[in-house]
Amino acid sequence: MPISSENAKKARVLFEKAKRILCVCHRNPDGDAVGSLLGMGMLLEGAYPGKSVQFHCKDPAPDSFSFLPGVHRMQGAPDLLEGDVVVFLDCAEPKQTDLHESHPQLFDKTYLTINIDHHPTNTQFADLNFIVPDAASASEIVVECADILGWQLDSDIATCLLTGVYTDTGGLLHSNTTAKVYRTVARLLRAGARQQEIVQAVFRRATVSTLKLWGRVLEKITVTEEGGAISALTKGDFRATGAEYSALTGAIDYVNAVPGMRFSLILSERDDGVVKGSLRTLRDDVDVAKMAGKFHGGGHRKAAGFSLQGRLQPEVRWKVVPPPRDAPAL
Ligand SMILES: [Mn+2]
Repeated sequence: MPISSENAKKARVLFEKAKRILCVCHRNPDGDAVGSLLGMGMLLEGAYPGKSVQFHCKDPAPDSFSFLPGVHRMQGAPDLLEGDVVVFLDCAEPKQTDLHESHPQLFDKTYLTINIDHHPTNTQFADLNFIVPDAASASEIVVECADILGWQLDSDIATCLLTGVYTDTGGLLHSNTTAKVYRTVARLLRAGARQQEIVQAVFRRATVSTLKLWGRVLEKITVTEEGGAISALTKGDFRATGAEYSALTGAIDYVNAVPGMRFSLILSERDDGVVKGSLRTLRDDVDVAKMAGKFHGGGHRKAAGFSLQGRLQPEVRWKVVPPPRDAPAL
């Protein structure tokens, strides 16, 4: 359901009733997960002074987001008490929090829950579901929510939320960059978002190990007969470059730049015997969410992903071609 004023009222009642509030985003957080989590958490603190707000993510935020106010508050196991209200951000389904096994009570109606997300595959697992598939980011929905409820945006909050808007639109370059996105950006800049701080920390900064990893991604691109530009990274590539998995973020846009392709794919081996796939397309007639679905993944039409158990094995195909007809005889 989108955010009608009726649903916003329900959310207000829920927050007023809450003893404490826990905000949770998906594991391996990206800019939108971190930005919407911190932005929402700080908005709630402003709107309900005196109520304790916890910020939780299973994994720490990548280094590039360490400039965000409040980012150090994201660690630690969730501590739950009766009467707490839980807000999920940018999570399409419970397992993305990686709390579904350790804290099943978050998903069995023990607590009142709100789900703020923009993934069309969202399973609506909360009591109140603010799912807006047309929104480019969860952060965009948080801004809408704040404005409907009359919550105050300050410069720190706006900086967190603008980070989410920027990262989920690839710096306002992806096809999900709607007029609404630009209005949201204007709204956040007016509220004091520190735009240059975000640009420099997130888009104009890459460590040597990240650049070396990207070098491997680019070097290993192959083009398939089905029109896919594909690259693959083994554990050895991560080891040799010293790069973290999160360093891969953004590399797919270069693979996706090969002209005439139907889709692009980066496969990467992870520590836990998992191979992750990241899919993109620039075409309207290709749905990479559907492709990812075949491997139990999901996402958006133009950007999706999946995880499989296993490891990567290179496949080399050789064929013998006859010499050109006018070649001189040996
Ligand atoms: Mn998102």
